[in-house]
Amino acid sequence: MNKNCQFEISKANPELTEKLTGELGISPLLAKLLVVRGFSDPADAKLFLHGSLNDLHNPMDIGDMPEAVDIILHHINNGEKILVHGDYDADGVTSTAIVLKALSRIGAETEYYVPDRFDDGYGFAEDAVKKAVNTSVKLIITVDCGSSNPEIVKIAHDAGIRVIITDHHEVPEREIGADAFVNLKKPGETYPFKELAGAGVAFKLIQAIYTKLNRDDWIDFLDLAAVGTVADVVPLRNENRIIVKEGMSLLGKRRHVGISKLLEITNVTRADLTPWDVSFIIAPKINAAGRIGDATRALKFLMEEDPEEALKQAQELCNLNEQRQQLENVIKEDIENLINNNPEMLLQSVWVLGSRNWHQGVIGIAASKFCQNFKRPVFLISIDEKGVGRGSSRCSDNYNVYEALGSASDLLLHYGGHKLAGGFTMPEENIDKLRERVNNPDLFKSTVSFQQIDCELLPEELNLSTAEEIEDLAPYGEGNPKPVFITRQLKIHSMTQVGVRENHLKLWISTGYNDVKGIAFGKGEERSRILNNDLFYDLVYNLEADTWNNVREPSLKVQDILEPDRECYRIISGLEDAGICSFTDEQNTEDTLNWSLVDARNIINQRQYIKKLYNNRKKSLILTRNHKQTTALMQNLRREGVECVNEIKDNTDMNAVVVLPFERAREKTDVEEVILYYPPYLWNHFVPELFKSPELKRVHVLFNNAYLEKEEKNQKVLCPDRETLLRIFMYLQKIAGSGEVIRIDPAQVASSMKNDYIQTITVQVALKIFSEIDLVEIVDKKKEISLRIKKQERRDLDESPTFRNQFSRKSVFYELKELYTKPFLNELACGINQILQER
Ligand SMILES: [Mn+2]
Repeated sequence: MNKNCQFEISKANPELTEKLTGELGISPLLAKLLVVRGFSDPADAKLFLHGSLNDLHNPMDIGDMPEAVDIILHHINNGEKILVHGDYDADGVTSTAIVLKALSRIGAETEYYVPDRFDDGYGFAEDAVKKAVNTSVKLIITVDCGSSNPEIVKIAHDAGIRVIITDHHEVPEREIGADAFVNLKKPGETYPFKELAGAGVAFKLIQAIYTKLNRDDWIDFLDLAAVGTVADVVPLRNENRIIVKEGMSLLGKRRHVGISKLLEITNVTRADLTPWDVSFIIAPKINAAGRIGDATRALKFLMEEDPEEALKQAQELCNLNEQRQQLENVIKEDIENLINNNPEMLLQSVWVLGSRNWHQGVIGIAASKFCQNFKRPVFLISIDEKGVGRGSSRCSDNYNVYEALGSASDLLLHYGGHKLAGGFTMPEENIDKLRERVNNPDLFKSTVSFQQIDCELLPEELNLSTAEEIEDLAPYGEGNPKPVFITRQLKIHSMTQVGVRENHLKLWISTGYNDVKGIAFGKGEERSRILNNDLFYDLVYNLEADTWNNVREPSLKVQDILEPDRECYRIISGLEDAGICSFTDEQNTEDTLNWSLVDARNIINQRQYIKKLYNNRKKSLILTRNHKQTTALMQNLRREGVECVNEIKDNTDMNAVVVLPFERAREKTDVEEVILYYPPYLWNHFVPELFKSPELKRVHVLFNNAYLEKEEKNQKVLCPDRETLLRIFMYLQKIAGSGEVIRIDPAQVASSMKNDYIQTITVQVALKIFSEIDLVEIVDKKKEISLRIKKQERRDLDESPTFRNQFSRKSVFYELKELYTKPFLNELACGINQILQER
């Protein structure tokens, strides 16, 4: 990943962060992450962090729930059969299983109907009513569907069957006409949370019925509710989060017979299961049944109580899932061949592809994978022998497939869906026209999507306690992603390729405070380009606490090892010496300056870098903090064979590197290269004669965080803040009493105050400030100073010119520091450019 792009570090409102930190007693980091996730109310944040079953809302508060409960109990009491109508995906099947199991447990006689993806299509199926009639059912309960099928409700009513619809899909305008309609998206619904999955709604129904019966074993169904909730990718917030947290713990205890067997077959032995396990291990197997076979197989599997039978069924689902993968591979290979034979396909901004060889049950999942991998909207169509195409479309948030299908509605027989996903049927002969229609640039939004980084962690924060601190945010999933961090200038002290195909990279990282391990999945091949002996690296990662051999340790799941600035890489890797030409022409700082910036902040050995530049015999100037640093640097450079001077005379060797402190930068302005060895900390360090010189080609930012920290300390020592001044004044007052002349030695005062930021110079500055605002009278000023504390009145520090002056120096430094710590080169370049424009 190139350093210049695609990332954006979230900004958390500091007042909100402080509020959450204080009111919840949590760490500032955790508070910051919550703020970044949109929490502003401490009560909401508390519920998010520590919500438990007691925090579930009252199910009877859902519209029509009391009616639904009464109707169901009435039918059970009358011994009348109830049919549960589900849906064929993982959410629908788990919803069905929850209601069936829970009703049987309280003595209901039940039937079920799971619609077939191919015969029935989506929604409340008419055949279900026929089945109800044939089996003398008097009540149908739908789960995860039914909101848009009033005509089927009517048919049921005509047959003397009552209907309760429970669903979570959008509600169309037409009245549903059911005996009870439980859907949180209903207009006028006042329930506090509206994003339950179908399984969540089914679970609330059971919670309501059981609570009415004074039972509390509704909690037994949390595992299935959690599977449906995760599989349906609803946001894991509020009740969903509680359901999933509790459900994961039940699943971890292997309470569900079938799912335990499934985990056994797939070699998942860990107890702490996460939504990841549901999304990638459990749900695909449940979904496979509905995609290529019969979803009732998944339902039977979820209902099975006999371990041996459950094992067989779990195996069967795994086999179906393998078949599903093979069917997907057919599509994958077909499309890859198409691309190889028609490379111009890669230029099309939207793909519309159809085939008679593609299985209808897997086009949706295939479309979403192609959309992800090829970064464009994808429409895939499976055509049957009669020439009818059934299509599925997916896109990311820079396009709208629902709008696209709408703009082509005259070519389609039927369509539905939302912004990111759609389904449709169409005649085969319209495919080319559809392709033309949806390749319309107007359907694209011009938004560039950045990967959001939650926050920057300093190297010293990269440890086990930070990893544990953020664990309260788990479980992660939809609507609650794992926090992503960036840490700059980390030393990778070794690395090795791991994995069967050596495709992962294991890293041993030293933060300067401790050592941590990291793993970069899929980045094995990057090993050869990482110059870890020459460069520090900026890493983008998730931080986790792992247990290895009973030892808890922090572990970095590295998402990106940011590439160094290419020009810096060229210099340090010797490509410049070899005459490989520069990349700097490509750099697009606004063209007001003719030099380019080289980001060498991550260089480990600064002198070695200078030596490389020196070897190329460029006219260079190194800028340092002061005379002392100049002398020391020159000594060290000479030792390494770099000729350098800090006086410019007529007979000076043209090739010698000139080393000067900032204040003398004006003495040598005709150079090609400026090397910022120390961070400029005042505006006037950016000398216009030098930085606007037409001869200047490159400016190397060579100082790293260590020098920034050093300067920050200098600033604190030289520019004492209000608290430090108060502390010094109180100290003086204590030894002086009032009115008497005392003699003090600033060095002694400093050392007895035992504070890193109070040095001799700090005391001297403080005395100057105090005398300017008339707090003390300096009687005599030698090595020891005689002074008298004056009569007390409230004084304003801002009246002291020295204080104002020092204060503004310090703010300049902090402004510059913010600029210097921007992770990305283009921001740094723009900032420096702007400073020069203003000078
Ligand atoms: Mn659903």
